[in-house]
Amino acid sequence: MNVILTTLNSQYVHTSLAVRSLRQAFLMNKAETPISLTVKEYTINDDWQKIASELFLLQPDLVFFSCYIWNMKEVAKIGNRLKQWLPSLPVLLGGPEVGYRAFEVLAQYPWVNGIFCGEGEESFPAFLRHWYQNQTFPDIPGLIHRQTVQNNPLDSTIYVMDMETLPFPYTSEELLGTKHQILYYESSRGCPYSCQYCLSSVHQPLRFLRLERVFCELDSFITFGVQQVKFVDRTFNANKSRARNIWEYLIEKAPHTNFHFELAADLLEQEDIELLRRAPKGLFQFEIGIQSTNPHTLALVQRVTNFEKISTMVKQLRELGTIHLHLDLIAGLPGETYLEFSKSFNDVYALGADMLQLGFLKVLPGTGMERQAQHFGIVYDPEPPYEVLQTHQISARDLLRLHHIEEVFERYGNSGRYHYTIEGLVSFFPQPFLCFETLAQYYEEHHWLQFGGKEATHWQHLWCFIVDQVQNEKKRMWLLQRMKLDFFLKYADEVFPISLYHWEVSSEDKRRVLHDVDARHVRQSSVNKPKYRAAYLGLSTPLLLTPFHEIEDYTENKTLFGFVYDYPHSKACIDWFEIKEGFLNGT
Ligand code: B12
Ligand code: SF4
Repeated sequence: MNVILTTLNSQYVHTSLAVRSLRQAFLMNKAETPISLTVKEYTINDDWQKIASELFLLQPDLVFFSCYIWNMKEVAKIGNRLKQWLPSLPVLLGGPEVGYRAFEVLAQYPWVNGIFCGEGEESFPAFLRHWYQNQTFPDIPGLIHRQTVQNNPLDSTIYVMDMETLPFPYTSEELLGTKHQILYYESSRGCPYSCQYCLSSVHQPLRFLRLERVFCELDSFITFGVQQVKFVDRTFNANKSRARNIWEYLIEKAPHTNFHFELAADLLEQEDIELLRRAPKGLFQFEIGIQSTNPHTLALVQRVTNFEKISTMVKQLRELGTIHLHLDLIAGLPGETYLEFSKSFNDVYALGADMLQLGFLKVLPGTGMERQAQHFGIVYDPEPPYEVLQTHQISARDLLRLHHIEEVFERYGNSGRYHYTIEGLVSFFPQPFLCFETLAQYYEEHHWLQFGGKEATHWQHLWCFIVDQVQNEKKRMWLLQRMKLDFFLKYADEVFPISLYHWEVSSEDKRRVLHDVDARHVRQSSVNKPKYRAAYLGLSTPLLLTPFHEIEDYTENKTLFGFVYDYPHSKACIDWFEIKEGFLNGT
């Protein structure tokens, strides 16, 4: 019997934990059945017709799709095509996009034979065993199918498991072969909170894997040198001491793998900061959902957080300088006006994380938000991803404005490529939000938002904005200097794409800076604790910052860039200068 289990990931870099976990659960419970299970993973960027053809050519007896908000449109086309080619082929679906609205899905898609609601590691193998013996649909917990009348309300059908019965989802080949993709891992399921827009608040009791087992499974990722593992635990530090144990274990191991956690910063304690202080740079990455700082909105969506505590803890994490911090905001939540959202943005921006993700409310089927949408005046797209279009508090025009802000913020803020320029630019505005709002407005007026565009064009557009906005020549040139720094840090051997500039520092100034920096370095290094040191970057050696006194291959025949940065913290670049070709001999 030829069975296919398939899904489409949102991008190539992502992998599906669900299909792996279901596969391993099946292999553990396969018994003596000669069922051959093939797992096929695609991305939503693949051509759906090619996927359908490939699945058809595998001559399946049964096909199962794992369905999410990002792939449902494609699954619908592929499933329908398969059924046109093979009318008697049973096609079944599972996953969060279908499990919470199973009856609707059955009504919407006549080609679907059945839907698994909730967790599938028990129901999937049980279904296959039964099907193999009887060729009929079994009555098993979590399955809704056309042949049986289901009187049960959906909530009692959604199947929840004991964590300990779950298999480890990965094979050794996978751990070896997916070095450049993200692997997902679960050490707990469920969430104790009840944010109304989130599916994890629906019927998901909190359960944990035994710590000894978690350690052993983490060892597998480490031994195989996996690059990045993302914990999909809903609130990783919901159990504080358990979270600490896992962090401690990983810190002791100090592996080369990077681990990502979604956590509640207001649950962190001083003890966590002290522990995390020992984590080497690059070991951890934290995603912290803030969503809004407006207490009224937070109360409406039943999200329990304490922004003051979050601020304190995030600032402390940032000071560690070793953990990549990613903060989330959601626009279009009930009760939040455009102005109030701008305050949330400013509050969160001030925390200075590495990334601030500006997302938009999705009214997910099965959530409390779906039930209350009308009450809050939320108009949303009825198709996935069910995004908010307007609410009682925020107009469609303002939400569109926020989309444009998000676009320019992704490019100029989150990319990190314009760090020093944006830092400088923001300082000329009363609030960061105003800076990005003005930039987005400028983009809108120039019809630049449609441009995917070349990188060089983005630099030119930003410079046009600066020229228009910053009237003071000195300030403008100061920003240009920062732009150059950003550019050469990123593209050390490319030509700076702005031809307009005419700023020059006098040779005298350069000599002075160079002399100062050198002298300071020599002086401070004598006590073996330099605070600042100069480094240089040859145009042909990108990001290879060599301490000034170690430069051996200095040649006056090429232009060099010198950087003064905070050392030994080596984080902030506090000054920089350019040494033009032939500078030292005065030409
Ligand atoms: C990883 C992840 C992503 C990744 C994508 C991963 C990928 N493969 O491409 C990224 C970060 C890109 C992402 C993005 C988004 N995500 Co997301 N994401 C997740 C996350 C954290 C983990 C999913 C996972 O692997 N879980 C572990 C597995 C084991 O559980 P599971 O997926 O539920 O699968 C079990 C059951 O559902 C069932 N099952 C699943 N498939 C099948 C199939 C069969 C045949 C059977 C029998 C059973 C079955 O059995 C499985 C094992 O028990 C979940 C939250 C969570 N912790 O689950 C959200 C989640 C899936 N995401 C969600 C959302 C809303 C989004 C975004 C829209 C958020 C946003 N930005 O606004 C975007 C959309 C991206 C896009 N391009 O459109 C929602 C999904 C809602 C939905 N209806 O699908 C979730 C559930 C979060 C939430 N709590 O609300 N996401
Ligand atoms: S948003 Fe986070 S904290 Fe809230 S219910 Fe979902 S997973 Fe839990």
